[in-house]
Amino acid sequence: MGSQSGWRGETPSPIAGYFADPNIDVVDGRYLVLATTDGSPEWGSTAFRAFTSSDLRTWQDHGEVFDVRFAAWASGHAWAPAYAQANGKHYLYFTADRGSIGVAVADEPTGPYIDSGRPLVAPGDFDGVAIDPAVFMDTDGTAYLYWGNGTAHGVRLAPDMLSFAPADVVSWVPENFREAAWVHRRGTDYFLSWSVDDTRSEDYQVHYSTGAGPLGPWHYQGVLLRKNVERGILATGHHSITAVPGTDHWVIAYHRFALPEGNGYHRELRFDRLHHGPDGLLEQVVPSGPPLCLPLPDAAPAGRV
Ligand code: FUB
Repeated sequence: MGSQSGWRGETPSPIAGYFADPNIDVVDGRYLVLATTDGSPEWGSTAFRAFTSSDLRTWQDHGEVFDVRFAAWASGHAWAPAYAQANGKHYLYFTADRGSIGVAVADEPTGPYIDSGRPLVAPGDFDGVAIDPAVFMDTDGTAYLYWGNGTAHGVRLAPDMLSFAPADVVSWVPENFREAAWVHRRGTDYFLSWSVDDTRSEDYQVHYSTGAGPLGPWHYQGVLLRKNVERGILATGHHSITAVPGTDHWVIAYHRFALPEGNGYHRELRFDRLHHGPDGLLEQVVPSGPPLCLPLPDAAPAGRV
């Protein structure tokens, strides 16, 4: 592994180990994070892990919640899990085989998840590479799926959460877009954020746009999150964003090169505050300082979600 000569005692990740591509949500009174298991060459892991917390500081590891080899059509490279809740079920959208997207279903947010039986997006269905799904649930209960590397795609999911109309897919290329599109909403404002550069580069970073709807049109606003060389924090990207329910407190989850000697295959998770400024735009995130502690108001007892 490479060394990070700038490391100056930055505090460790609250989730020990190599993980990446965190998807954060608040589910049944707990923070829920689904993540890629990292630490193998070329991101060769086959399974996703789930973690829950009531405060972002102390986490319960629920182990592997889905292995893509359980899907008859997939064989490995389990990347970038995304989560949604609907129809009394829990849905895990995932990348497999470096360029397909599938969806698995569970009765509990921490699984076990069962594959739906076929890829939701197969190689060649749309421009670019079919990786990095994300789901945005609008306030009216309509779910949108986003994905893509090189080209971003967005579409309204059908009520079954397992399909969409291909003719409805909107495709575009945000500024310097690489991958990991994410949409959140505050009031009537929509925000699209995405990762720029390569996850193996110390300059991997997050940019964002604002929009009037879940599928745009989008107006580029600039950098949201980038490395902090002073603290030795590098390659900050593939993020997700959630609010503490009933508040205007926002959290951004992302990965970075693990400290002190990580790289693009040895990444770790981190959480920071996300602030919407008085003008409604996002303030650039400053990574990272002391570990973030943001208790949920009505956290469920430890051990259950
Ligand atoms: O974790 C594997 C890949 O690395 C993801 O699909 C990309 O977004 C990048 O984080």
